Amino acid sequence: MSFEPHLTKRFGIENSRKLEVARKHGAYSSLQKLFSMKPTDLIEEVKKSNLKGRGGAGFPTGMKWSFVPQNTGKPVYLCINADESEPGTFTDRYIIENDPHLLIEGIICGAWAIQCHTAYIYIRGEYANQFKMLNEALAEARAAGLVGKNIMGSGFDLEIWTHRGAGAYICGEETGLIESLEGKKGQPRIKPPFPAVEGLFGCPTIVNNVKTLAHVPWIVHNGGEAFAAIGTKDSTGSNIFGVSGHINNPGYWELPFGMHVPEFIEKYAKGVKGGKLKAFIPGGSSTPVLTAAETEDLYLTYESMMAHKTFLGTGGMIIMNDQTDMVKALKTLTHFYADESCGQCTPCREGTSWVDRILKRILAGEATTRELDMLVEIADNMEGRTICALAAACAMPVRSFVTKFRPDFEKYCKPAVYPAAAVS
Ligand code: L3W
Ligand code: SF4
Repeated sequence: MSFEPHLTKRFGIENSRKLEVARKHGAYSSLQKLFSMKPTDLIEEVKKSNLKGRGGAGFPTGMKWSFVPQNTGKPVYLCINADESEPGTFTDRYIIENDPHLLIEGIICGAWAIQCHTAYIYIRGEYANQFKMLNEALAEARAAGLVGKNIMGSGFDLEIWTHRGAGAYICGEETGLIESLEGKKGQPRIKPPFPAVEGLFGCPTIVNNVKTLAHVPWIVHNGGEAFAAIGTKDSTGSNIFGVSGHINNPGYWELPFGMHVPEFIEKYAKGVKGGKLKAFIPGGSSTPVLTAAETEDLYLTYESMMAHKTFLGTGGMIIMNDQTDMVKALKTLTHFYADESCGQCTPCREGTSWVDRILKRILAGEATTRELDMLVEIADNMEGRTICALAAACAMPVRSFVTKFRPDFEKYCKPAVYPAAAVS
C-alpha cells in the first residue's frame, strides 16, 4: 500500500507557516468534524488507532486521555512537551518550523478530547526562533477565531500559551516540566499520582509530545482503524525518524513504522560514512546501543526494538562507524547525564558522576579492567531506584557500551590486580 505522509505533507510549501497558506492546504479542516464528535468518541478513535506517545516512552495516547477524571470541579490542563532535549533528537522542531498550524490543530483536537480550556506549549529555551514562530502562528490563529473563545462558533473555548524552558534536559520529563511551569525548580515528582490525575497546579493534566498531537487531526478525518492499518500491528501509523552521526545524508523522514534498519541506512541515510557500521543507537542516547550484527534483523518498530532489548525511544537514531572510539563516545554521554541530573536521588546524582569519573580515569590510562565490571555494577544499581527515568537513561548506555564493546575499553585499561587474600 502506498504511504502518504500526513505530518510532513505541508513541509516545503512556500510560506507553509502562514495561516492562509496552511489553510489552503488543509490546515484546521478537521475541526468541523471534531466539534461534531463526542469527546469520548474521539478518545475511542484514538484508542482504536493505537497511537503511541512519540516522546520516547510510547505510552498509548487514547488510554492516557481516558485517565483524566471529568467533573472534579478542577480545570483540566494540556501541556505540550516541546522540550526536545534528548541527544540525537531533532524532529519536533521541524514541525514547529514548517507547520506550526498542524501542531495547533492537534492541540485543539487533544483539548477537545479531554475537555480542557487551557494548554501550555513548553518549548526548550534553545529553540528561540521556533518560540517566535509558534507565537506568530498562535497570534494568526487567535485572530482568525481558531484559538480563544468560541472556536469556529462551536462554543468551545481554548487558550494556548507558550512557555520557554531555560536549558535543563530534565524539564522534558513530564513532572519536571510541570514543576518548571509552576515556576519552581524543574525537579521530577514521584509517580503516582500520575499527572493525568494530579498534575499542573494539582489539577488533572495531560502531557503529550508535539508529534503525538500532530497525528490527531488525521485520525479525526480518517478514523482510528485507518491509522491502525498503517505500519505494523503494534507500531501503528507513521513517525518522523531522524538520523545523525557517521552517515552520508543526515536528516529526517516521515515513514510508516516497519522499515528494515539496514535498508533505512542505505536508502535514506545513504550509507555509513568513513567506514563500516559499528554501533547503532535507536532513539536518543537514552536507549541501549546495538552492534552492527544486531541491526541485521532490526526493524523500526517498538516490538523489534524490544526483541533486541532496546527501545525505539524518540526515533532519533545515531550511527557510529568502525573508526569510533566507544570509550570517548560513552564519555560524552555520561558527561551529559551527570551534568543534567537534577540531584534529588542518590543513585542518580552519585551514579551518573561516578561513572563519568571512572570513564575519565579509563581515558587517562589510570584504570584497571576491574573498573569495567564496576561500571556495570554501578549501572545495575542506578536503575529502578530513582524518581524518574534519567538514572536508567544513563545506566542503559553505560551497560550496553561496556558489555558489547568491551575490547575497546580494555585497550585503555591495565590488568586488574586483586589483593592476595581475595584470590587465595
Ligand atoms: C496514568 C498510569 N498515566 C504511565 C503516563 C505517564 C507518561 C507516559 C509515559 O519517560 C521515556 C524515558 C526516556 N496512569 C500511567 C500513566 N503513564 N503509566 O504515560 O510514562 P513513562 O513513565 O513510561 O515514561 P516517561 O517518564 O514519560 C520517557 C525516553 O522516554 N527517551 C526520551 C526522552 C527525551 C525526550 C525528547 O527530547 N523528546 O522525550 C528516550 O529514550 O529515557 O524512558 O505521560 O504519566 N498508570
Ligand atoms: Fe533527578 Fe536523577 Fe532523580 Fe530524575 S533520577 S529525579 S534526574 S536525581
